Amino acid sequence: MRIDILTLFPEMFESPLSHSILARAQQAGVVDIVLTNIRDFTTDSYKKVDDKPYGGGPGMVMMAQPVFDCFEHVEKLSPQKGRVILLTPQGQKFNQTKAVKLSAEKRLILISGRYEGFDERIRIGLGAEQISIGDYVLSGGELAAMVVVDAVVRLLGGALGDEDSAKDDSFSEGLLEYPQYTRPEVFRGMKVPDILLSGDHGKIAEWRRQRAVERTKKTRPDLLKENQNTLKITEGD
Ligand code: 6GU
Repeated sequence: MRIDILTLFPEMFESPLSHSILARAQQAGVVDIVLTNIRDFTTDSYKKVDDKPYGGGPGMVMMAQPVFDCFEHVEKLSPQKGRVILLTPQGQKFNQTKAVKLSAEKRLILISGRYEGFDERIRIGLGAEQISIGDYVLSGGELAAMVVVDAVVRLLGGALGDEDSAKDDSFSEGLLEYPQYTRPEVFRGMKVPDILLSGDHGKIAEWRRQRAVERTKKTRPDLLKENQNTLKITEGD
């Protein structure tokens, strides 16, 4: 997969992209992530990328011209057509289902905005979909773009060390993950549940599912409602 990121702050991406799974996936050639600075496509000597909103109001709006010129430059860097995504709090909420869908694409072109938002003609002209990562306001789309990149890239074949671990993730089945334990068996008086030491894989799987359902009921009942049809949760679960 190729991911292009258009941003005013490419340096913000350096650390997350150079550690752990994201670094390994790039080294292994699973993903090619290319950062392009929108400010390099300004045409005036002040390198202006934002301006006051028509109609008045607070804040500044990202201008169409630098974003369009940057996009047209980036688009030509690869023959593959990309799915174009604007990171904005006005977008559809990102979730695991969306991450799985995006992970099937050959190319993503992510555009991070700062300021109060994008000139609407950017969304219209570039045929972009809009994604938000949740119901809170960030000072820019950069962190949101990193969240999307991380969630998508770890799903790509060969990105994770242990091929199985993405299938068991929280949300992948509509449930939060069951409680996990590792050595030692007793830590500060707290013991690992006996069943996990029993070696009975059937009982362990059943226990894990029960704990996952219990946890989800308690902290994220909204997930259970969303997934009622696919989960086949029975009374007593
Ligand atoms: Cl994508 N951008 C900003 N600025 N704030 C957000 C967001 C995006 N998603 C949630 N909050």
